[in-house]
Amino acid sequence: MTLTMTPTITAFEQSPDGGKGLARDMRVRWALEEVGQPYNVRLVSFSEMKQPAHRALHPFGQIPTYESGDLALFESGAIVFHIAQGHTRLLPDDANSRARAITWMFAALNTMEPPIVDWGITTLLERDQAWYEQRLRVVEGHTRNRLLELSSHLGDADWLDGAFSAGDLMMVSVLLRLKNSDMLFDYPNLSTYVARAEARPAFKRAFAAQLAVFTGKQPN
Ligand code: GTB
Repeated sequence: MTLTMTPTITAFEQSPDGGKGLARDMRVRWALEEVGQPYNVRLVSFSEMKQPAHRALHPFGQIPTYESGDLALFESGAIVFHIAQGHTRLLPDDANSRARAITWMFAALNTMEPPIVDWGITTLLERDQAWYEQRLRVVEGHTRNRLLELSSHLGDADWLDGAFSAGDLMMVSVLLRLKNSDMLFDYPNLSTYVARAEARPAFKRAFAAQLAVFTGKQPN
Protein backbone atom coordinates (compact mmCIF):
# COMPACT_ATOMS: atom_id res chain seq x y z
CA MET A 1 0.00 0.00 0.00
CA THR A 2 1.49 3.32 -1.07
CA LEU A 3 0.04 6.24 0.88
CA THR A 4 -1.96 8.70 -1.20
CA MET A 5 -0.53 11.53 0.90
CA THR A 6 3.24 11.98 0.69
CA PRO A 7 4.69 11.76 4.19
CA THR A 8 7.21 14.30 5.46
CA ILE A 9 10.12 13.32 7.64
CA THR A 10 12.63 15.53 9.42
CA ALA A 11 16.41 15.30 9.23
CA PHE A 12 19.40 17.36 10.33
CA GLU A 13 20.00 20.50 8.29
CA GLN A 14 23.68 19.83 8.95
CA SER A 15 24.36 16.33 10.15
CA PRO A 16 27.46 16.18 12.36
CA ASP A 17 28.52 13.04 10.48
CA GLY A 18 28.88 14.98 7.23
CA GLY A 19 26.55 12.66 5.31
CA LYS A 20 27.83 9.28 6.46
CA GLY A 21 24.25 8.16 7.09
CA LEU A 22 24.71 7.68 10.82
CA ALA A 23 21.82 9.87 11.99
CA ARG A 24 18.53 8.14 12.58
CA ASP A 25 16.66 9.66 9.63
CA MET A 26 18.69 7.20 7.49
CA ARG A 27 16.76 4.16 8.76
CA VAL A 28 13.45 5.92 8.06
CA ARG A 29 14.54 6.92 4.56
CA TRP A 30 15.70 3.34 3.94
CA ALA A 31 12.35 1.87 5.06
CA LEU A 32 10.47 4.32 2.81
CA GLU A 33 12.70 3.37 -0.12
CA GLU A 34 12.23 -0.36 0.54
CA VAL A 35 8.45 -0.02 0.29
CA GLY A 36 8.59 2.42 -2.65
CA GLN A 37 6.93 5.25 -0.72
CA PRO A 38 7.90 8.74 -1.96
CA TYR A 39 8.53 11.21 0.85
CA ASN A 40 9.41 14.82 1.58
CA VAL A 41 12.16 15.90 3.93
CA ARG A 42 12.08 18.98 6.13
CA LEU A 43 15.55 19.89 7.31
CA VAL A 44 15.86 21.33 10.79
CA SER A 45 18.70 23.06 12.58
CA PHE A 46 19.72 22.19 16.14
CA SER A 47 17.99 25.32 17.45
CA GLU A 48 14.79 24.71 15.45
CA MET A 49 14.58 21.22 16.97
CA LYS A 50 14.19 22.77 20.40
CA GLN A 51 11.46 25.23 19.37
CA PRO A 52 7.81 24.63 20.32
CA ALA A 53 6.79 23.93 16.70
CA HIS A 54 9.15 20.98 16.47
CA ARG A 55 8.56 19.86 20.05
CA ALA A 56 4.87 19.55 19.19
CA LEU A 57 5.98 16.73 16.87
CA HIS A 58 8.84 15.42 18.97
CA PRO A 59 8.66 15.92 22.75
CA PHE A 60 12.42 15.42 23.08
CA GLY A 61 13.31 17.95 20.40
CA GLN A 62 15.07 15.53 18.07
CA ILE A 63 14.96 14.07 14.58
CA PRO A 64 13.54 12.04 12.93
CA THR A 65 9.82 12.74 12.88
CA TYR A 66 7.19 11.51 10.46
CA GLU A 67 3.99 13.28 9.40
CA SER A 68 1.30 11.95 7.13
CA GLY A 69 -2.17 13.48 7.08
CA ASP A 70 -3.20 13.90 10.70
CA LEU A 71 -0.65 11.38 11.99
CA ALA A 72 2.59 12.62 13.53
CA LEU A 73 5.16 10.17 14.89
CA PHE A 74 8.56 10.31 16.53
CA GLU A 75 11.03 7.53 17.50
CA SER A 76 12.75 5.89 14.54
CA GLY A 77 11.65 2.41 15.66
CA ALA A 78 7.98 3.37 15.76
CA ILE A 79 8.27 5.18 12.43
CA VAL A 80 9.93 2.25 10.67
CA PHE A 81 7.36 -0.12 12.19
CA HIS A 82 4.53 2.10 10.92
CA ILE A 83 6.03 2.24 7.43
CA ALA A 84 6.60 -1.52 7.40
CA GLN A 85 2.97 -2.40 8.21
CA GLY A 86 1.24 -3.95 5.24
CA HIS A 87 4.49 -4.42 3.31
CA THR A 88 5.62 -8.04 3.14
CA ARG A 89 8.97 -6.74 1.92
CA LEU A 90 9.60 -5.54 5.48
CA LEU A 91 7.18 -7.55 7.65
CA PRO A 92 6.12 -11.04 6.53
CA ASP A 93 2.42 -12.00 6.36
CA ASP A 94 2.86 -15.16 8.39
CA ALA A 95 1.99 -14.16 11.99
CA ASN A 96 4.91 -15.96 13.66
CA SER A 97 7.50 -14.77 11.13
CA ARG A 98 6.14 -11.25 11.53
CA ALA A 99 6.37 -11.44 15.33
CA ARG A 100 9.98 -12.61 15.03
CA ALA A 101 10.86 -9.79 12.61
CA ILE A 102 9.39 -7.29 15.11
CA THR A 103 11.40 -8.99 17.86
CA TRP A 104 14.58 -8.33 15.88
CA MET A 105 13.63 -4.67 15.54
CA PHE A 106 13.36 -4.47 19.32
CA ALA A 107 16.59 -6.43 19.76
CA ALA A 108 18.38 -3.96 17.50
CA LEU A 109 17.04 -0.96 19.44
CA ASN A 110 17.02 -2.31 22.99
CA THR A 111 19.87 -4.82 23.11
CA MET A 112 22.40 -3.84 20.43
CA GLU A 113 22.04 -0.07 20.17
CA PRO A 114 22.59 0.91 23.85
CA PRO A 115 26.17 -0.42 24.15
CA ILE A 116 26.98 0.87 20.66
CA VAL A 117 25.70 4.34 21.58
CA ASP A 118 27.73 4.23 24.83
CA TRP A 119 30.81 3.35 22.80
CA GLY A 120 30.07 6.19 20.35
CA ILE A 121 29.62 8.74 23.13
CA THR A 122 32.83 7.63 24.81
CA THR A 123 34.95 7.85 21.67
CA LEU A 124 33.37 11.11 20.56
CA LEU A 125 32.96 13.10 23.76
CA GLU A 126 35.08 11.59 26.52
CA ARG A 127 38.56 11.39 24.98
CA ASP A 128 39.94 14.13 27.20
CA GLN A 129 38.88 12.51 30.44
CA ALA A 130 41.52 10.97 32.70
CA TRP A 131 39.47 7.78 32.85
CA TYR A 132 38.98 7.55 29.06
CA GLU A 133 41.03 4.37 28.42
CA GLN A 134 39.36 2.55 31.30
CA ARG A 135 35.88 3.56 30.17
CA LEU A 136 36.68 2.67 26.57
CA ARG A 137 37.67 -0.86 27.60
CA VAL A 138 34.37 -1.28 29.44
CA VAL A 139 32.10 0.03 26.67
CA GLU A 140 34.06 -1.79 23.96
CA GLY A 141 33.77 -4.99 26.05
CA HIS A 142 29.98 -4.60 26.30
CA THR A 143 29.73 -3.94 22.58
CA ARG A 144 31.94 -6.88 21.64
CA ASN A 145 29.90 -9.26 23.83
CA ARG A 146 26.77 -8.32 21.93
CA LEU A 147 28.51 -8.51 18.55
CA LEU A 148 29.79 -12.00 19.34
CA GLU A 149 26.32 -13.16 20.37
CA LEU A 150 24.74 -11.66 17.29
CA SER A 151 27.45 -13.15 15.09
CA SER A 152 26.84 -16.60 16.62
CA HIS A 153 23.13 -16.32 15.93
CA LEU A 154 23.59 -15.14 12.34
CA GLY A 155 26.10 -17.85 11.45
CA ASP A 156 26.26 -18.14 7.69
CA ALA A 157 22.68 -16.97 7.07
CA ASP A 158 22.05 -13.97 4.84
CA TRP A 159 19.51 -12.37 7.19
CA LEU A 160 18.47 -12.76 10.82
CA ASP A 161 15.31 -14.79 10.25
CA GLY A 162 14.64 -15.99 6.72
CA ALA A 163 14.01 -13.21 4.22
CA PHE A 164 15.19 -9.62 4.69
CA SER A 165 12.85 -7.78 7.06
CA ALA A 166 12.48 -4.59 9.09
CA GLY A 167 14.44 -6.48 11.76
CA ASP A 168 17.47 -6.58 9.46
CA LEU A 169 16.93 -2.97 8.40
CA MET A 170 17.04 -1.87 12.03
CA MET A 171 19.91 -4.17 13.02
CA VAL A 172 22.10 -3.03 10.12
CA SER A 173 21.25 0.61 10.82
CA VAL A 174 22.50 0.11 14.37
CA LEU A 175 25.64 -1.82 13.34
CA LEU A 176 26.52 0.92 10.86
CA ARG A 177 27.22 3.18 13.82
CA LEU A 178 30.39 1.11 14.30
CA LYS A 179 31.65 1.95 10.83
CA ASN A 180 34.11 4.47 12.23
CA SER A 181 35.82 1.68 14.18
CA ASP A 182 37.49 -1.55 13.07
CA MET A 183 35.40 -3.56 15.56
CA LEU A 184 33.07 -5.03 12.94
CA PHE A 185 36.00 -6.51 11.00
CA ASP A 186 36.54 -8.91 13.91
CA TYR A 187 33.15 -10.48 13.13
CA PRO A 188 33.41 -11.30 9.42
CA ASN A 189 29.86 -12.60 9.07
CA LEU A 190 28.54 -9.32 10.55
CA SER A 191 30.71 -7.25 8.18
CA THR A 192 29.35 -9.27 5.26
CA TYR A 193 25.81 -8.92 6.63
CA VAL A 194 26.16 -5.14 6.74
CA ALA A 195 27.70 -5.04 3.25
CA ARG A 196 24.86 -7.23 1.91
CA ALA A 197 22.34 -4.73 3.26
CA GLU A 198 24.29 -1.72 1.97
CA ALA A 199 24.17 -3.28 -1.50
CA ARG A 200 20.37 -3.17 -1.56
CA PRO A 201 19.14 -0.59 -4.09
CA ALA A 202 16.79 0.91 -1.47
CA PHE A 203 19.68 1.44 0.94
CA LYS A 204 21.75 3.08 -1.81
CA ARG A 205 18.93 5.47 -2.72
CA ALA A 206 18.39 6.43 0.92
CA PHE A 207 22.10 6.91 1.49
CA ALA A 208 22.45 9.08 -1.62
CA ALA A 209 19.49 11.22 -0.56
CA GLN A 210 20.89 11.95 2.90
CA LEU A 211 24.36 12.59 1.45
CA ALA A 212 22.86 15.07 -1.02
CA VAL A 213 21.73 17.20 1.93
CA PHE A 214 25.35 17.59 2.86
CA THR A 215 26.92 17.97 -0.59
CA GLY A 216 24.04 19.97 -2.07
CA LYS A 217 24.17 17.67 -5.11
CA GLN A 218 20.94 15.94 -6.03
CA PRO A 219 21.24 12.14 -6.27
CA ASN A 220 20.94 10.68 -9.80
N1 GTB B 1 15.34 7.19 20.23
C1 GTB B 1 15.27 8.22 19.22
C2 GTB B 1 14.98 7.59 17.85
O1 GTB B 1 15.32 6.42 17.65
O2 GTB B 1 14.39 8.27 16.98
C3 GTB B 1 16.60 8.97 19.23
C4 GTB B 1 16.58 10.15 18.29
C5 GTB B 1 17.95 10.84 18.27
O3 GTB B 1 18.89 10.47 18.98
N2 GTB B 1 18.06 11.86 17.40
C6 GTB B 1 19.29 12.58 17.28
C7 GTB B 1 19.03 14.09 17.49
O4 GTB B 1 18.05 14.61 17.05
C8 GTB B 1 19.84 12.37 15.86
S1 GTB B 1 20.26 10.68 15.57
N3 GTB B 1 19.96 14.75 18.15
C9 GTB B 1 19.88 16.17 18.38
C10 GTB B 1 19.57 16.50 19.80
O5 GTB B 1 19.26 15.60 20.60
O6 GTB B 1 19.62 17.71 20.09
C11 GTB B 1 21.71 10.49 16.65
C12 GTB B 1 22.97 10.78 15.89
C13 GTB B 1 23.39 12.08 15.74
C14 GTB B 1 24.58 12.32 15.05
C15 GTB B 1 25.31 11.26 14.55
N4 GTB B 1 26.52 11.51 13.84
O7 GTB B 1 26.78 12.64 13.45
O8 GTB B 1 27.32 10.58 13.64
C16 GTB B 1 24.86 9.97 14.71
C17 GTB B 1 23.66 9.74 15.39
